Formats: sequence, C-alpha cells, structure tokens
Amino acid sequence: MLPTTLTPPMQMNAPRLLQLHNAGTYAGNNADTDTDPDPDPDAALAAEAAAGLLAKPAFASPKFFYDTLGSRLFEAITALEEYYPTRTENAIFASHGAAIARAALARTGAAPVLVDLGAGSCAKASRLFGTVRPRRYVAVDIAVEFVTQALQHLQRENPELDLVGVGQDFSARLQLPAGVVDGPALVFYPGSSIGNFAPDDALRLLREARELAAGGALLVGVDLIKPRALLEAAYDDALGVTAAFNLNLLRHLNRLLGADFAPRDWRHVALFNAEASRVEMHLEAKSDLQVRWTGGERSFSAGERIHTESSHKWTPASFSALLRDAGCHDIQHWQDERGWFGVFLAAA
Ligand code: AVJ
Repeated sequence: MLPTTLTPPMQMNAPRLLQLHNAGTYAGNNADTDTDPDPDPDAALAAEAAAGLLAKPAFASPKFFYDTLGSRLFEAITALEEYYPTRTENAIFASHGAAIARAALARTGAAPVLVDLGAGSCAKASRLFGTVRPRRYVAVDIAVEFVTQALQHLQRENPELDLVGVGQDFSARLQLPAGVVDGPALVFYPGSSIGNFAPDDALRLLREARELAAGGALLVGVDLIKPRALLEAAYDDALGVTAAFNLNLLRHLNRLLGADFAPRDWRHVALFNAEASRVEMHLEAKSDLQVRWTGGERSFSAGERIHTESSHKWTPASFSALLRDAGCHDIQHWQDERGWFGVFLAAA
C-alpha cells in the first residue's frame, strides 16, 4: 500500500567525497564525483614504500600505519591507560572548549569552514560543531574508506550540515580543490599528529595550512616534552596494542607491495631520542631475514631495524616560535595542569 500523505522530508544532505592523490593536478570542483587525476596512486605509494625499505637504515612513513585495521588499532591506542595524549587533549577541550571556540571565532568570524586534517573518526571535530557552528565541515584523511564511513554516520546525526570528505595524503603537500574552502577557515589539526613531521616539514605543513585558512585560524594539538618513562610507556603499552599497530604496517606493505613480511619475525621497539626531542618507533628483525616484494628484495640481519615513526615533542615556547615562523600571529595556547599537552590557536 502506498502512503496517502507524505510529510515533507527534512533537508537531507549527503556527504560529498573527493579523492585527491595529486592535489597539484586537480582542476575543478565538481564534488559529486570521485576524482582521481593520478592514474595509479597505489603504484606511487608502493614505489615510495619500496624506496624506504631499500634505504640504509630502512624506514617506512607512518602514513603506512593507516589502512582500515591500522586506523582501528589507533582508535584502540587512544583508550589505553598509558597513552595520555588523546585523553589529555580531550580534557583541555572539556575545560576550555568554550573559551577556545570563542577565541577561534574572534579570528575567523562567524560560521567558518572547519577543515579537519587527519580526521579519522571525525569525533574530535564533531565536538566543536556546537560551539563553532561551521558552515561546512571538510574531513581530510589518507584512509578514505574509514573517513567515508565516519562521514556517513555524521551526516545522519547532522542532516543539515554540509559535509565534504577528501581522501588525501597531505604529507607531501596540502592543497584542497578550489571552492572547498570559500572563506575564512578554522584548520583543525588535533592529536599531535603534527608531531609526525620533522621540524622543517612541520613548518612547511603549517605554512600550507595557514594559506588554506585564508585569513582564518589554525587550531593545533601538540604533545609536550615530559619525562622519558612516561613517553616510552605511551608508545610501548602493556597490552601490546601499540606493538600490533606498528606490526600492522607490515601487513599493509604486504598488500601494497606484494611483499612477504611475516609479522612474527619482527619486534616492536619504542624509545625517546632526547637530542632530537622525539619518540621513535622501529620494527626490529628477530633473526636474519630475507624479504621479497614485487620488483625487489632485501635481507635484514638480526637486530636490524625499520624506522616507522618519529613523534616529535615540543615546548610551548618552541611550538609558538614554529607558528610564528609559519606566518601566524596572535598565538594563544591552553594546556592541562601537568603541562603534558598543549592546544594552540593562531591567526592565519
Ligand atoms: C597520531 C601521530 C599523534 O605520535 O602519538 C600512537 C601515533 N603512534 N602510538 C602519536 C601513534 C604510536 C600518534 N599520532
């Protein structure tokens, strides 16, 4: 039976998805279709991964952690007792969120475009919706399936909000298609993900974020220097979730490269490198090993490592100086009572 009366549907948007593998060659802003200007983005990622494996010492970019399982394992890490950053950042927003939003809107004007770099589950940004009241929410993440699922969920809860997902690896360059940011933006980069960049690269990314903000503001979560034991426990938890997260990179490379890594042959290593002010994660060969992939191979001797992540730690003074170098001004920051984590706001 057909219904005889219909209530007019509530305005219902659908999240738009843009897949950008090479922002530099993207032209146009038809956001309704997937756009893939790079003929084989996975081939470029595979070539990048293979080059790192052949380097001495070997390395893999931390972006290779984030396949769908890796994104889930990271979510699990954030629930660990030892992993203080997420919880501490959340506490800063819980106590100072209203002041932070007010200060941000003073720099951007009302109803900015909210751009979320490394959006993941979109949980942190969605908590700003009530106070920031963005005109549009742009979620940028390398794990495109993960972020798409998150946006579909978010659209059900915020049917009237204009949502855009951008699948992009912004570690090389951050630049969104014309039209996505069409006024002052609040560029949100929480979780101390900026820590994955060495200082020079962090400066480059902040400059690009400042340009993207178009006269708006940056809001960045930054992990701060603290005693070694706390830092090392956060990256080597008792349950071994961080070890699984690190080892999962090998499964991802197996798929991406057609490699034959056996995760059981490798051990998780986390250490604080005080000179470089960063926590490092490595995968260490448990015995002499041979690894093969499509078009390449390498032997590793027992104890040899693949450097998988550097997580840089800052001080309020050193990070404020970095923001100034990036061309930002009117810098303000909030931190927890222990001074473990900082949330920085800067006019772009
Ligand atoms: C997502 C880069 C902020 O460096 O703390 C967590 C990733 N690595 N545990 C961090 C991570 C190991 C995380 N960031």
